[in-house]
Amino acid sequence: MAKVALITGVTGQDGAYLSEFLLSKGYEVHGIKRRASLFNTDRIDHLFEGHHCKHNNFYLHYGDMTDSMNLTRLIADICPDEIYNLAAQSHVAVSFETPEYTANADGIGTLRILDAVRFLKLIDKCRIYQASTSELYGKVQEIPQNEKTPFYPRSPYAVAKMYAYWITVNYREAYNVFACNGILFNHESPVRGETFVTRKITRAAAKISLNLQEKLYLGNLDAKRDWGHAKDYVKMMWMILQYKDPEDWVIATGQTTMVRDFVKLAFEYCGIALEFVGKGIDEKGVIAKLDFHKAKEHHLDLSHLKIGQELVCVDPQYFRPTEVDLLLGDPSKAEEKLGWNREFNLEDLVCDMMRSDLKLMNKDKYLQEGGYTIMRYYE
Ligand code: NAP
Ligand code: G4F
Repeated sequence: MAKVALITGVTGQDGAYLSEFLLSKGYEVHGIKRRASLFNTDRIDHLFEGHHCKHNNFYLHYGDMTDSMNLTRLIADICPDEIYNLAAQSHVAVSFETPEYTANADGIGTLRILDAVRFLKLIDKCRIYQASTSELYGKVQEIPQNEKTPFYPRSPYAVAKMYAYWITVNYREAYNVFACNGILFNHESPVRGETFVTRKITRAAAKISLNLQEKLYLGNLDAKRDWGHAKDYVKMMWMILQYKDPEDWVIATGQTTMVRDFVKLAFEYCGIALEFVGKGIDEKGVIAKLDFHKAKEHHLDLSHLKIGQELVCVDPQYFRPTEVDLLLGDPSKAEEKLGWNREFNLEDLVCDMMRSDLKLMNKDKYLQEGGYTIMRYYE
């Protein structure tokens, strides 16, 4: 009998990679998606063969983390062996704008899942993965951060996730639910949401190289993040639920990088060497060197760019009321007990994202040259 998994947040970055991974392991996968006024299944389109395909092992259900009745009914119907609770309003900056909704979906939403499993008497059958986050460390109390590092959340998102973390621990201790927190550090990919900083950068580097955009506006260039590849991280979600005991785990690379340096790596891929001049809100990323050979490798013509041209500027609208300056994870526990090792390092991640965004933006350029309107998607 195939194991049955239920994934909340199936249309998101991690939901898509995890679905692909679990299907490859022979699971029957059920995903909860929100109703949207446009299709929102781009990331899982290649997995879903439609309701009429008999060999389909992938099922989608409408649902929402703010609707207890819906979640309880779905869990009762699906009766999953494993639940991966990935759904969340996951944007830190947006959580300052929508704090109550973020608390409801990210915090109380987790309680709804845990309590549905208890109420339906599925505790002995069902294991639960909770998508916890390195944002819990916020104003970090030690460097690097491990499972024992005290939390100091710095945003409504992180505070909501802190409730979710502790309610997961509480249901484990109070009711013996096999419920685990994966404290995952930032993980990115070609299907990362376009408003997270890495994807914003790789999309802009591709568009600027193709003469589809003039400048990239960013916020805090000094922030440091421990960036890994989402493909590596979803495998760990599964490993966490296969471990003999329910525990909490830090999943990270153990390397931290400044936003500014990620920008340099992305542009370098296209043959554009940037140097940063000035300070604070007057800091600019300007072209120091153009490598036409490298550009040619990626079929890029950089003749529209000039040495000294400003490509990156700071816009204070992207600053956050309270910032997380530095995240650096210590994944020793996962390395020792779960055998955590990674396929992608930072350079591989940047290459994977740049390759994909250049392909995407080349398509846009082709459409534009053919006289079609292309979306600009500014935020
Ligand atoms: P993501 O791309 O933003 O995906 C979030 C998913 O949640 C989407 O499918 C979204 O649906 C869904 N969702 C949002 N609100 C919902 C609601 N009220 N009801 C039902 N579904 C809802 O996030 P991700 O990067 O894949 O991250 C997955 C999880 O891991 C999140 O919980 C995130 O907070 C956490 N996390 C992420 C990272 C990271 O670096 N990526 C690190 C640590 C923890 P739509 O597609 O309709 O918007
Ligand atoms: O890419 P970000 O928006 O990710 P952030 O805030 O670290 O959160 C992500 O990782 C968390 C894990 O640690 C997840 F829990 C969470 O769900 C999400 O996936 O911002 C990264 C850094 C920040 O310091 C931000 O201030 O980049 C800085 N930044 C600078 N300019 C920017 C920008 N961030 C965004 N989104 N946009 C900018 O223009």
